[in-house]
Amino acid sequence: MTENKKVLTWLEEMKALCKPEKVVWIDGSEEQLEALRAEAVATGEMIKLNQEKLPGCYYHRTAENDVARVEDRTFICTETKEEAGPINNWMAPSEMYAKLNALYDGSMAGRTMYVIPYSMGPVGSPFSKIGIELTDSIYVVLNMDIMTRVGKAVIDALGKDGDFVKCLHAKKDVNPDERYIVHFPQDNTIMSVNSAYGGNVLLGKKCFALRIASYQGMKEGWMAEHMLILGLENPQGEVKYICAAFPSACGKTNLAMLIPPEFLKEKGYKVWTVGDDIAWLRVGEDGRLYAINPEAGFFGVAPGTSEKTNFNALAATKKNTIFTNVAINEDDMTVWWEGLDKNPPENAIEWKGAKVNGKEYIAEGNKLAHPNSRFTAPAVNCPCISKEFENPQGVPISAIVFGGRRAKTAPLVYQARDWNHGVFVGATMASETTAAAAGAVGVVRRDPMAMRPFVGYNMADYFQHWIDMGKKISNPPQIFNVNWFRLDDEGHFMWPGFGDNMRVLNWIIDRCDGKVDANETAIGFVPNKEDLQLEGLDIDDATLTELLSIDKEVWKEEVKDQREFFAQFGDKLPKEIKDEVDNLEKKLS
Ligand code: OXD
Ligand code: MN
Repeated sequence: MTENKKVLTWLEEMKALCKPEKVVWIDGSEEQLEALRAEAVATGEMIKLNQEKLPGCYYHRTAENDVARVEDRTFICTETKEEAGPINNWMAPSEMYAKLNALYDGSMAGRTMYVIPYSMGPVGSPFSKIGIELTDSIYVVLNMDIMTRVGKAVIDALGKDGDFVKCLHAKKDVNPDERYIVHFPQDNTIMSVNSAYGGNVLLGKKCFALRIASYQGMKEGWMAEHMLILGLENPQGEVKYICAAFPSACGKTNLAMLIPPEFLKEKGYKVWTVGDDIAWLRVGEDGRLYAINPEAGFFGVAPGTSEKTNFNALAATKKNTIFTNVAINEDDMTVWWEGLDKNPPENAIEWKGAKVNGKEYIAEGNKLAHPNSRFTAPAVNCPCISKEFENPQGVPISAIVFGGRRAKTAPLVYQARDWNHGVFVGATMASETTAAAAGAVGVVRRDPMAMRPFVGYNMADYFQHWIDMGKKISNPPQIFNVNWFRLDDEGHFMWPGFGDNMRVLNWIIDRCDGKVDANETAIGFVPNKEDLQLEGLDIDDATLTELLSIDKEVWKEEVKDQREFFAQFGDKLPKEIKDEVDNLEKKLS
């Protein structure tokens, strides 16, 4: 397949280590993929779903102990601990390589090693980067084919001496005690063992496109971010692009595929999806920031996805999709999950594989689908996919939006005063735990830029990189913070969310265009009520006032918590960030 000596040498080494029975290069042809699907069905690794109702769709079930990303088993192995920083798990590379080599030794005996050449970003785009994943799992091959650009064209783009990220995955016996998801940013290497769950094994996604890429971006002067990218089209047909970062499970995919409320739709407003999870950003010749989505598919959480909550995501799953750990309706071999509709199948197979009466099973307090069950759907299936999705130059970004789940602190929306203040707003991002997760409710978890689990180096250096990037962007995007999750005193959400979030996005674009004034507060610019499009919205004036209000006492507590969080970075915390905390405290007093 290739004459690239770096690829061939590494492949020989990995073959000698894992000792597979055979090695198969993935060329990306439909013929080869179809043969692999048939093989996976024959061995029981995948189940073929109803091909009339769900053409090209398959089902996969992971081990019960292997259903989510494992942050406590995820490592950043830089030469020094300081380079990895206080937030990442770290081990010295030599020690970790020794540990891993013992685990991989002979791990593919009697099995096939698949060689997947893949591109993050359109093949040949100046934004794009190439990886090669070696895996012994057909499920991984088929998911990578949806999530990235795979095959011969990538090898051609790599050429005789191009560089690539080395990715090794061995499923082994999915032993959680010996599960490791390890990154060596200084060696462009990722090693994953003893898992078969998406986020741990589709190494192009979180491992490469965020952890390794964030390190590459810091070295090379660009940014890899945990952000959706959407295009907002106004009635004149102009499209403005927004990137937005939210912690996991705050509705990124829903916002990326938002359907505007009726009155805005009638006027001609539309939303186009460029990406739902990851953005790679570079400064363009015109001094603006440009973004691509390095992925080619959506690896979305299934539960809660319905025609009402996300029509476009659901539509994207109707063909050529792989479902993982959802429930099966045995009557017609289709899929079901909590929140899809109100009709759980009677003849159901729950996610662990037991045949149950779905209605009774749920009534007994069980879940048919795992809460983190997923669909892997090609982006091209999405009815609102942007026509710029494949643009190798990316799209120009007008606004960056940060957000989290805050019951009382953050108003519905506010705008940062300038780039460095915006970096501070991102760096102080946080979300409060909900009743849905284990542990105490209302605990604040600091999640800077939604990158806490995904920065491949010291987070203090990451903040510095953001500050440094600001100096290179002569025409920077405006930075905002949103909070869709503010609660009233009875614990009810004050803002309807979903499609109505478009009203906030329109204000954001109006601010970028200098069309509306705002109210300057201690934390930034908050909307004047009359500048929000509220037509058709059932919200009273008092609620709106509350949604846009800032409680100084609550914010003084917030500053204390911010300082506590920043303290762990010691002297490494950029002066600009420290100045912003001091400034906020002064403005609040
Ligand atoms: C994801 C996550 O799966 O952020 O996208 O956890
Ligand atoms: Mn994510």
